[in-house]
Amino acid sequence: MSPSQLPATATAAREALRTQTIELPSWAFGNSGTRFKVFSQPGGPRDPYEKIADAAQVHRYTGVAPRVSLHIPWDLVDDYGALRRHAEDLGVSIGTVNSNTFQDDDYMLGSLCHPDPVVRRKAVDAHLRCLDVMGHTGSRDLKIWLADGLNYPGQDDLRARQDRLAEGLAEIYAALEPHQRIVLEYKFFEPSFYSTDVPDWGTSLLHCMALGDQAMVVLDTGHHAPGTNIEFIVAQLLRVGRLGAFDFNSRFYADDDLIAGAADPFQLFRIMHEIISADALQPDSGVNFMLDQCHNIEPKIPGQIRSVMNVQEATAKALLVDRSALRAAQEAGDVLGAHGVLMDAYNTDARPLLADLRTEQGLDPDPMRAYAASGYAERIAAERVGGSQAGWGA
Ligand code: AOS
Ligand code: MN
Repeated sequence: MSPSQLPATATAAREALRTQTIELPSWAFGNSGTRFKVFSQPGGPRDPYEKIADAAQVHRYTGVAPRVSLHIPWDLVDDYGALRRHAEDLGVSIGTVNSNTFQDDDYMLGSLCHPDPVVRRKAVDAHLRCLDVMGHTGSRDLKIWLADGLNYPGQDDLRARQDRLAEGLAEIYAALEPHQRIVLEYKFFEPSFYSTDVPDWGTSLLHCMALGDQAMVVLDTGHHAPGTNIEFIVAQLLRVGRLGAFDFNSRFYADDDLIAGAADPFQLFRIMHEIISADALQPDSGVNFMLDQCHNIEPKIPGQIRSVMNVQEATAKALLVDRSALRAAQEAGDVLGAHGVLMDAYNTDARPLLADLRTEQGLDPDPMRAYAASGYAERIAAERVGGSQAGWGA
């Protein structure tokens, strides 16, 4: 990027960054771990109200995280109107509702794909209950991730499971309000190891296309085989208007759910470059930028703040790509020139730009420092005594 182009690009980048939003997962604030150990942390939230209060802190210091996703039944409450008002009082809103059909004994062999119609009925009903919650919270998206799959060849009929899935999804889809969507997440393995019933973007897309325009694909960055070119999938789904949401996180090996941008910030930049190229950053683009993470050993609120900042930083760098220079180099077949344009943007330090933007918005330029200085962590550790902390299953 030549110095003369920098100011204009930076101004446009700042404008675009002002409109970016990132949705936080309620479960990031509760205790989590591996199958070896779940560590608890002082001040951990004990119910969905406290999870939302913690999420509101992330928004307070970053200014770009105004929504929280719920997971049902982890976030069951008696009165969703009250939960919604609680969120709004704290300056945030309730976003996507995630269905959970993976923690009941009945679901050992699957949920929507289960061979027994009684279990399939129960799974469809669980989704209809999520739609009911969404009616109270004002949520647009029902996110469906299924733990359904097989551990052994021959365990069940692969094709029949797809038919059952299509049938269950169709019943859920038919219950959507016109403004609501199903966003269908894929994952290539885990908890099943031989096959999963929605293993890849192609399977998710086929089901979404069969359902209709209110069904979109969710791309969780941790749900691919190592080495997968994720930005290609992003470009492809954007091309057909079916990228509904991201679940951002980092992975080194499996579905690690680590802080977005920690393992491979360049990949996050490449993803955001495709987003910017398709003009899909704006909240009305239909793409919801969510985090799906767990903070097993690091403090959770700062872990979320860091994640949000990493997504912002990757976005800022992608916005700094000199697109006319890139196009010119691409059209001229200038391989190194085109690659160089992209790398120039990636290698730009976007932190001063983001710090300026925060100052302009009345925020502290350093959200991590501002949160640490606020005393919130000490306060919740002192105040949240008694009860049991939320974690997987609560
Ligand atoms: C599971 O692997 C998926 O990423 C889902 O998005 C899931 O609902 C979420 O991670 C909470 O467990
Ligand atoms: Mn996910």
